[in-house]
Parts: sequence; C-alpha cells; structure tokens
Amino acid sequence: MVQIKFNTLARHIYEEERKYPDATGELSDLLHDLSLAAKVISLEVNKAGLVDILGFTGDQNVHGEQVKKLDIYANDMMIKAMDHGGHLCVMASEEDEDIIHIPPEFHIGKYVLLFDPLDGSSNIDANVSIGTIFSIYRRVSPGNGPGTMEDCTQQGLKQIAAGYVIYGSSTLFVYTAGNGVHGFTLDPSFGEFILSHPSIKIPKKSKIYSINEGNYLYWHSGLKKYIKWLQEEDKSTGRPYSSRYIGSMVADIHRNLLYGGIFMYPADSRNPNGKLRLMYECNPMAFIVEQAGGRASNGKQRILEIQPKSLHQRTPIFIGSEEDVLLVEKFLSDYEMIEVK
Ligand code: P6P
Repeated sequence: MVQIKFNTLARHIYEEERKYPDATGELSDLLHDLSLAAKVISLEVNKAGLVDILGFTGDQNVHGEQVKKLDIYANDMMIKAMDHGGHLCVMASEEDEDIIHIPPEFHIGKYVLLFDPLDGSSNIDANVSIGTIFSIYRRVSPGNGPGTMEDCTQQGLKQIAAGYVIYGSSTLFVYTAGNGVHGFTLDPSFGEFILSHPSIKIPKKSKIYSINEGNYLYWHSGLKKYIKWLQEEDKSTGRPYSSRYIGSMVADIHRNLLYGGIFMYPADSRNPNGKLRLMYECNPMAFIVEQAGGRASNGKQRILEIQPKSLHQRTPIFIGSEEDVLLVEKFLSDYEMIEVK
C-alpha cells in the first residue's frame, strides 16, 4: 500500500506553482477560489434531501431543459465565488446563453473560466453522483478590457487547467494544470480537500464500457458492431466487457479514470452531433483523461483539436482507456462526421 503524504489541495497547488519560476500565482488563486465554490456547492448537494431545494423551478435553461433548483444554486455560487477574484476577464456557463462579464467594479484579469455548474443534474432527486466541470484558458483577445466570445471558444488544446468536482459518497476535487492529474477528497470535519489520488493514470486497456444502449437503433452500423464485439466471449481480449452507465458524465468518467473504461456519447440519427457540450464538458474531460494517459476523440478527431464554432456546440465523444478508444475509432473508420454548423 503506497503511503500518500498528507497534503492539502491548497498546499499542492502552491507546490506545483513553485515549479514554474515565472508563475504569478494567479492560476493558484483561481484554483483555490474554485475549491471554495466546490465546498459550498457540496454542502447544498449533500443536504438537498433535507432542504426543500429539490424539484423543478419550473424554469428552463438555455437548452430548453427543465432546470433543478440546485442547478441554479450551483451556477450562482460559481459566478459569485469567481467574479471578484481579479483573475478572470470573462466566464461562460452551460446555464447561460451568453458569456458572463466581470462586474465593472472588479479588476479584470487574464484568465477565462468555462464551467458546467452541475452536470448530471437530472439525477439529483435519485441521489446519484453529480458533478461540476471547469476549464481554464488564457485570454486571447487584445487589451485588458472585458473578455469576449473569442476568449470562450478556443481549441481545447489551449486549456491551461481543467477539473471536476464529483459530489458522491464523498466530494472529490480532481484537476490537471498540465502536469498530471491529482484528486483530493473533502474532509468535511475541517473543510479541507486532502490529497487522496496523486498522479492518476488510466489503464491503457479496460473491461468496462459506458454508453446509453437505449439509443442502439439510432447508432452508426460501425458502433453497433463494436458494442456487439465487446459482448462476445474471448478471454484473450478480456471479453465480454462489463457495461457500466450511471447517466452522469462526471461519475462515469471518474470511475473509468480509476478502473479503466471507455465512455461513449456518440452522434446518432436523431442527434447528428451527439448530446454533450464541447467547451465545458468534453474539452475539460478530454484534457484530464489525456493527462492521465488516456485518449478522447469524436470518433475521427482528437477532441482537443476540434476548432469550436459556437459556445454551446455539441460533439460526439469517445473517451477513456487509450487502446479501447483507438479500437472504436477503427470500427467507425467509414463513419462520415456531420459538419457542426
Ligand atoms: P442520457 C446528464 O444529463 C448528461 O448531460 C451527462 O452527465 C450524461 O453523461 C448524459 O447527459 C446522459 O445522457 O441521454 O444517456 O440520459
């Protein structure tokens, strides 16, 4: 059993910062502010069953989806926690159609924050693990004024940090700043995130696949063949694989990150670009999984290389253990990607 040195998220972030002589400490402050937002959201998520915060608000988000009260709370908390730190020039959220400007009374910084405040929220009432996903870029628009949509629609390759918080049996903060993937478990007794998963590495090959098989009829023929191949018996390739699908992207990918696995949300005949969002779901998860030694593509192209066309655009995603993603790409070799408008 490897002895993990006792370390807090705050100390880990600053230790990482000191490895870069020209670091200004701004990214460290950003990550620290995000961990604060995570603690506050975790508090509400973990008592949601007690407080009358469950149930629909009756409102709809920008995608016409019913919004749960916790979605709004998490979104508001992220914005309130992040808008005055002086490190951001602009933010964007799954819950807001347009970009979110920094209030004029606060200092404008050089970073950009994109986030899905509460991914998997349709599972809230069932007490299934849900999560916050975040992605950090440097601004590319000129000057020191408010950030722009151009700042919020950069290629995933340009991310300088990304992470997620999973609110489950415990609250875990997992992040990468380009130097490996590290996980921290919240100790609620004294409100600190403690290093619990140093340098996470995803197994190169797995025995787990995650996909909503209810959409089987609408899949490309190559994907149907791949899933049937996974279900055949062949001990030499570890088949049949186990099917594990929670319906909460953060929870499914987190399990696969630790145990190995491939998570798939493909395009299909009803949804030509899939369901999941490129900028604040797929790009950050792709950065994390690649940093852990895995692979993430849309079936044809590396997720991080996709040139975004719009803030809320969707993309098919195949993400996880490298050998598994490479193999599904082979089954999809004759699949024609639908151009994102
Ligand atoms: P489906 C949750 O609503 C979510 O955005 C992701 O967290 C999850 O992976 C996916 O949608 C589940 O979608 O269509 O399988 O219910």
